[in-house]
Amino acid sequence: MTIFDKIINKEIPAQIVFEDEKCLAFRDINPQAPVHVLLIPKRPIPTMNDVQPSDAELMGYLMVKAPEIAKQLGVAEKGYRLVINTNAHAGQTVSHIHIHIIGGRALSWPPG
Ligand code: DGP
Repeated sequence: MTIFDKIINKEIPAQIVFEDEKCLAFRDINPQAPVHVLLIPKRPIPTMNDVQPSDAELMGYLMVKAPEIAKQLGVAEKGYRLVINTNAHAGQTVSHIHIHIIGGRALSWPPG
């Protein structure tokens, strides 16, 4: 159980930008850009290392939804970044897979 389960269950508030039966997208509490949304599966997979072949349909679904949400948020044309941090070296702080959708300004590359 993580804080994201509480957001899914509406036990704590979040600024939700998209929701359906499989996933939820809400604004990051600590935005790194004008648009910073987290897209999560409602099924709580802890990290990318835990993804199984049986999760392929769900993971593909998220990859279809991410650009739809980017379009909805108005960042698709100029561009945005999708990030999935995994474990300590990447700075993952919540053990429930989340895709960061970041845009609304030019982003530097490579990451630090
Ligand atoms: P990561 O470092 O990839 O594990 O990103 C976790 C993100 O989750 C981080 O950018 C901040 C965000 N976050 C943590 N707790 C909350 C919360 O309670 N509400 C919202 N909206 N975002 C949260």
